[in-house]
Amino acid sequence: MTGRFISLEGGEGAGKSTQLRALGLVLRARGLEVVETREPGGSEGAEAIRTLLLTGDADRWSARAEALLFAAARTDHLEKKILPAIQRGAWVLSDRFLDSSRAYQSGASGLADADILALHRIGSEGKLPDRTLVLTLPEADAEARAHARDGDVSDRIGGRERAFHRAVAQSFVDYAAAEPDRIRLIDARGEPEVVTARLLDTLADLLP
Ligand code: T5A
Repeated sequence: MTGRFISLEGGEGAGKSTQLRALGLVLRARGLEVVETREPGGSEGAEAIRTLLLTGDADRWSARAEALLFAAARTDHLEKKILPAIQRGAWVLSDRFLDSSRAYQSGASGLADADILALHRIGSEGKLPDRTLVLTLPEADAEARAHARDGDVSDRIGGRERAFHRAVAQSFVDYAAAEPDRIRLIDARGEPEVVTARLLDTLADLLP
């Protein structure tokens, strides 16, 4: 079995967690070992950093401090969970990974993309997913889904203004254009089953 590493990306409420679970079910039914995980988090140390990052006042961390914390969490997540699973032949499905740091801490927060990539090289030897699936959804639909689930409650980063989230969405589109083999945009409109089928189509060349 060849282990694979797939990340799901996109803005808040696009349906990443829903699709990650659905994809996991389909892949397991095909006899694959699947490890579902998330960022920030996924390992004990990274989950502790997640709490630091997502709770507290809006100005608790600067963009630079945030970028370093996300990178440190990612190092632990990779070392403890992702790499061992890939090495034993599992498919790792991660709800967010490096491209979220690029979109949120660079594209929408003003740090240089090259600096985020440099942190990733130092912390995680530049490890990239085999494929990154970016769920795209019109702003109003994404807000409606997030609101239906959470009401007016949001975390430190999710609660930022519309312009911030627009810049995040545009960044993902730009990264997909620059790296079309790895990063694919997936239309997240429609029933969950329809979206899952689109994701599977986009993984067809990697599936055994
Ligand atoms: N962050 C993260 C950074 O800034 N830098 C980084 O490097 C990283 C890794 C993490 C935050 O941290 C930031 C980004 C984020 O702001 P989080 O709590 O992990 O936050 O949450 P998010 O990743 O933002 O994801 P969400 O939980 O907000 O949304 P999802 O997972 O995209 O959406 P999901 O699946 O929970 O669905 C939302 C709602 O819509 C419904 C679901 O049932 C749910 O109620 N839904 C649908 N409804 C209709 N049709 C469909 N097809 C639907 N699919 C789902």
